[in-house]
Order: sequence, then structure tokens, then C-alpha cells
Amino acid sequence: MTGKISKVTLAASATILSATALGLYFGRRFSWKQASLLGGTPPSLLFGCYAWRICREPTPPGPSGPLGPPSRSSAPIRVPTPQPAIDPIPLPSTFLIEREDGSPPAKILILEGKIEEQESDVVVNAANSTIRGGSGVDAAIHQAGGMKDGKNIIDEACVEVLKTREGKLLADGESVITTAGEMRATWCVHTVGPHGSALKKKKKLASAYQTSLEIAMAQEVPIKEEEGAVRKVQTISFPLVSTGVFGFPRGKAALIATTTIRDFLKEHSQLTEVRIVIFRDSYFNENRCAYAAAVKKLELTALA
Ligand code: AR6
Repeated sequence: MTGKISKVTLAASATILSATALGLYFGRRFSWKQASLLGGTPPSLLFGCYAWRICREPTPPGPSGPLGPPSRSSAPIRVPTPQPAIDPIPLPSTFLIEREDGSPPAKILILEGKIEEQESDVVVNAANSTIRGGSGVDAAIHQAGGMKDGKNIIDEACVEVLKTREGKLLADGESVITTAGEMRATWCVHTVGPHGSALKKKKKLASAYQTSLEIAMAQEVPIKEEEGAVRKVQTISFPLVSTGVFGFPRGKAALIATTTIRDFLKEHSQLTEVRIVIFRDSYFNENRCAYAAAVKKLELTALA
């Protein structure tokens, strides 16, 4: 009797095990609902499909995670982006950049915020070649620039710039400057970063930062305390150009941005502070890690 029971138990266990193994295998292809519709599917097959899904699907992200909500559909499962092995940069972080001419050091300030709210002399817009607006930073800047006589102030200024260029669109890496309208800044640089990340594109991204800094430096801003007096531009804020709609890899973009800004500040004592503004969106932590890696690679030391 006992022998009979153990044979039955053994056979049942073997069936359950093999059905579960099949479930794990077919779980790649079927949702458990689909599996349940397959006629005569044993519960262990359902269990196998379900177990496969639970093990393979990414954990639901927190508010700033890069992936959308988990799916129980039969769509291909997205593998989560590997987390960089570096802690996110604390925000704000300030780095001093020594000058080649021995004048007082400049600051690179990496902070959380919105580009359109920065109180620097110049803010930079991540624009496209038409400079006639778009989404992301471009939309935020056009909106914050305000309206005059029913027209968008920044857009009108961009139209004027295009007229002076006889309508010629901007090339990747090129920058132009307009008023900042009602923003706290006085000037707004519109720069066009590249799409993608090939070697040529890296140079274009560096050029977007370089030409923004050059064009900004040539401008003057009013001195608040002295009526009618002006001084040269000293401070400028950047978003993470090309890392949104244009899809440039953020790790590479952060290193290019920080290197270009650092090298420029070493040589140009007119500029006292450059801000890198990290926006709190779904890539917030990834961007912070990208900048942590960049400042580490460049051996910049944060002020305590
Ligand atoms: N302040 C600071 N950073 C921001 C803000 C903000 N208000 N909003 C978004 N970001 P994107 P791109 C970050 O797409 O990749 C437009 O349609 C965002 O998290 O604005 O250079 C233009 O018209 C991302 O990391 O610029 C062009 O067609 C970064 O800003 C195209 O997008 C850049 O994202 C330019 O694409």
C-alpha cells in the first residue's frame, strides 16, 4: 500500500515538475491568461507561465524610474537599463575651475531645477535647426519668455534672427542668441545639439556648448544697481542638450558637456559661473549618475 502511494506521489511530482518546466519555457511566449485558454492546461503550466513572468519582468519603477508600469501582456519584456555603478551626484554640487591666467577660479554648479527659472545672465535652449519651438526645454523656454501683443516674445525674436540669416536653418552644433523675454535671464542662446552618438556627433555636441559660451560672452547685461550701466555676461545656465528628444546617450553627453565647459572656463576669466541644470523627470537619477561619472573622470573636486 505504502509502495503504491509513493509510486503515485512520485508520478504526480514528476508530472507537476515537467509541466512547470514546460510552463517556464512557454511563459516566454504566452501570458498566463493565454495559457489558461489552451485546452486542458494543467494548473502547474499556469503556475510556470506566471512564475516566469514574475521572475523576468522589471520591478515597477519609483517615481523617477526609467521604465513604464510593468506589463502582463505577451509583448516582449523590456530589460531594465543596467544601473551605473556610481552614486548619483549630490545636488547642488559646486566645482572650482582654476584659470590659466591665474585670475580667481570659476564655478561649475550642477543643480536640480528648471532652465527657464535660472537667475543667470544667459540661459541656453536645446533647440532644433528651425529655432521655431518644439517640446521639452524648447517649449518651457518659449512659454516662460512670455507674450507681447498676442505674440510669443521668444518666437518673434527667433523669426528676426532667421531674417538676418535669410532663412538659413541652423546646423548641428550652431547657436544663435535672442532676448530671454520675461525670464529672469537677460539673454537666451538657442543651440542645436546632434541626434545620435557617432564620433562626428560628439564633436557637434561639444560645438553646441562651445558656440553657446562664445556667443553668450559677447553680450552685455544691465547692472541692477546702476541705472543705464552695463557689464559683460558672466553667468550662463545649460540644460542637458541633446539628451531628450535627440536621444544622445546621457553618460557621453555629460562628459562632453563638463569637459567643454571646464576647458572654456580655464581660458575665459570673464565667465564666473556656469550652471548645469538637471531637471526632475524620469531620467533624473540616471542624469545624476552620468554627471557623477563625468566629474570623477575629470577629477573635479566638489566644494564641501
Ligand atoms: N529645464 C531643464 N531641463 C529640462 C527641462 C527644463 N524645463 N525640460 C526638459 N529638460 P530636450 P534635445 C531636460 O528634448 O534632446 C525639442 O523639441 C530633459 O530631461 O528638451 O536637445 C527641440 O525643439 C533632457 O535631459 O532637448 C528639438 O527639436 C534635456 O532637458 C529637440 O527637442 C534635453 O531634452 C531637442 O532635443
